[in-house]
Amino acid sequence: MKDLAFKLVKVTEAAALAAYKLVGLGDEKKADQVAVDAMRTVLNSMEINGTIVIGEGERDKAPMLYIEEKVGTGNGPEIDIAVDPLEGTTICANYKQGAMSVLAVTKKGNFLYMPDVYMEKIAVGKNLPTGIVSLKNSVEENLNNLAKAKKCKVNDLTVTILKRERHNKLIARIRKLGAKVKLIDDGDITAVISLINGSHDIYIGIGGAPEGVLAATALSSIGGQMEGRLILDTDQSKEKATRNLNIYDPEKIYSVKDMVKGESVFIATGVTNGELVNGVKFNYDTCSISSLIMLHNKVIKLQTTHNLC
Ligand code: VTB
Repeated sequence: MKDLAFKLVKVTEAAALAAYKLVGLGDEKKADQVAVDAMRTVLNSMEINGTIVIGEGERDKAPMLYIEEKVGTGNGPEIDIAVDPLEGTTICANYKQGAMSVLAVTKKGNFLYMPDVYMEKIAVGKNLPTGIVSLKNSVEENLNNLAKAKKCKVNDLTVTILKRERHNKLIARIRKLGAKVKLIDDGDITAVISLINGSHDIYIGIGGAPEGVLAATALSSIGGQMEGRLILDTDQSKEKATRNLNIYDPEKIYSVKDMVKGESVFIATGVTNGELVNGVKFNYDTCSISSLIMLHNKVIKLQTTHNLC
């Protein structure tokens, strides 16, 4: 897996570089499209027998590396691939912080097939008792339990949430408890992973299900807990869930282990500067690209510099 991980970095690098060229131009769809195209081209040049099991874009009607698309030359390891060629399309279009290209890989059959619908998520960092927070509990119970486990007060907790109207009631309840609410515009993969460095205490809220599996893959390597429950509130989302998951149980709560089994690799390459990775940087005659790889309890940071002359 480690050798493969280093080879796969060129996939997210290509996507990040392609998207970077459209940073700040206000065209989310085009930025996503070029990232998808670049990712597909490099994946298809590799000696892998890959299947895309988690693609992105259907929900936004964006161009996607679609679920069940075969990638690679067909000679090489049989792997399942989850992608988010441009995580933070709006961030990229508006030249804000935290746009990145993301890819995760496991052996065939180890990812939970996830439809492109919304997912309710809850995540905390490592070294906490298993099940300390859960989607089964109220937000009040979760924050009280977490504060007890961290030997602090609820007022000391920072809760990260996507700034969306759908979260207004939840935000009001959290503020009533006295916890600090950190609102993010986009990018809940970063929000979940950054729990590990202690910059906040808990991530809660509804985001994309594909992003949920990608974040779970990172946690499966580096620790931390996460639960996800699909939001199947429309005929279209129910249809997608039955088609892709074969099980129709809207109440099912997925743990990290349900979402990804066995050994996995998570790779992110920065498009713009962010909490996890720096963005693409052009100097006079060089271009540097920053990535991180997460596997086997390790976080490997890489920077590649390409000569432009
Ligand atoms: C989140 C966030 C992504 O989608 O999953 C969010 O992590 C949820 O969807 O960066 P809405 O924007 O539709 O609320 C993204 O913002 C990517 O679209």
